[in-house]
Amino acid sequence: MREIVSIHVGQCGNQIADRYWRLILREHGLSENGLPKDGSNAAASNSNMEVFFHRVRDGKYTPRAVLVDLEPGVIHRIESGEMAQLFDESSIIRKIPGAANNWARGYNVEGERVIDQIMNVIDAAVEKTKALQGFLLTHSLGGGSGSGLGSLILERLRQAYPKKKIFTFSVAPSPLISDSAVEPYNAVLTLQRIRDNADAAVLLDNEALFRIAKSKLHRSPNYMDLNHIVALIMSSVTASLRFPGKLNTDLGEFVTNLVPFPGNHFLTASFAPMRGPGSEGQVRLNFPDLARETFAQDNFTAAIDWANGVYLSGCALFRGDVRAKEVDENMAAIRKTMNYASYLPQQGGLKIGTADTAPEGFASSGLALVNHTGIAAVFERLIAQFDIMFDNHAYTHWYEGAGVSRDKMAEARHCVAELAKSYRDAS
Ligand SMILES: Nc1nc2c(ncn2[C@@H]2O[C@H](COP(=O)(O)OP(=O)(O)OP(=O)(O)O)[C@@H](O)[C@H]2O)c(=O)[nH]1
Ligand SMILES: [Mg+2]
Repeated sequence: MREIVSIHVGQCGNQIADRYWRLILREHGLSENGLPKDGSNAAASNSNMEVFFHRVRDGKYTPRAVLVDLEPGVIHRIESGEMAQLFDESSIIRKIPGAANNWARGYNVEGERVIDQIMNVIDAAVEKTKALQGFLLTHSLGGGSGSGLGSLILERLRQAYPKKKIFTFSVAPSPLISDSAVEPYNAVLTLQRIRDNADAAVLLDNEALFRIAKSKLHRSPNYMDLNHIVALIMSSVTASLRFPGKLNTDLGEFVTNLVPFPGNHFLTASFAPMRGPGSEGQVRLNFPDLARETFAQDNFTAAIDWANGVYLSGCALFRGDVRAKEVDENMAAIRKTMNYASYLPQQGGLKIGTADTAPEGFASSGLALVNHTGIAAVFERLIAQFDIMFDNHAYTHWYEGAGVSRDKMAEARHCVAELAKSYRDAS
């Protein structure tokens, strides 16, 4: 069945899971406890349910998901909320005392204590599959658990399952919504592991998410507002895996289409129509507007340097009430406005798919998932923030005290600088 196991780590990873699984359940006609809703089996009957769900007794579906946190609070809220009956108890790992915002604690100190248990739980989830295609990981790059423990999980997954695809949905920190000074350290240390151990990473940059949410809501957004956007994007990225279609029907195809050079697998996404939570049902866009909004630069989830970069690849998925002829005509026009790397096939570079089912509440929707060299700007921003502190030895003792030397930190910084440079060079 080509199943996928999702792994959610840390506060951010699990708060995203909370939004994401709610959407996925609705798209598959399932209630919050995993049982098919009466009369709403239309979606479920034509979808590839087994990819993301494991069918258990009485027709109940359980997400193929592992929830991990080093602090119990967020997972406890999920377990005591509407989805209390949804997740398999044995696939939830909640520990204390947290990683105190320190990558080194999440990776070494606390990580070492729990990694074997986590891998056992992942192995058990894999045993319930017939033909696993890979893993999705959601986490933040800035927090101690999501970054440090997330890095350790990535390394161990790659060792244990070298042939399986690994995708991350990784939230980059921004001072607009978080005030922890050490996040650039955590982010840089994690990006090195993502480059080495993942096949693709969708960067969800809080800097960009915050601006998008603010412009739609006209108030200062909170995490739930940002996660609403993230969940819509994740549901659309995974729609082609969950519903019948022609494009990107498995993780391997995503990689083939989107990653022209090994290591340059950092993607960014855009979802349209983007509106404040709760008001999307009222939005009906004609297709040209939908297509335009899908590719609007300020609608992407990473603060990309559009002016000084080129597209390496791109995919678009239009869901719901869209006609193939309209898609072809409008996308031909949009293709012409896109700046592709000169050495890549201009017209073939953008792959386009359609799916019948739109996200709940939408008549139609658009998703763009692209690999653009301007993503170097995100890495450069993090490196600049890293350098200011590192050069002054600020906070590095917390890392050294937990087994990560300044040399190791410098090595990660070098790796991310090389990554930025390789994107700049690919322009
Ligand atoms: N978009 C988004 N970002 C979040 C959310 N929660 C935290 N963050 C960001 O994630 C970073 C902090 O990481 P957390 O995920 O809270 O930390 P953690 O992984 O639980 O690690 P520790 O608490 O340090 O053990 C900061 O950059 C926050 O802005 C969330 O729900 N959504
Ligand atoms: Mg935490």
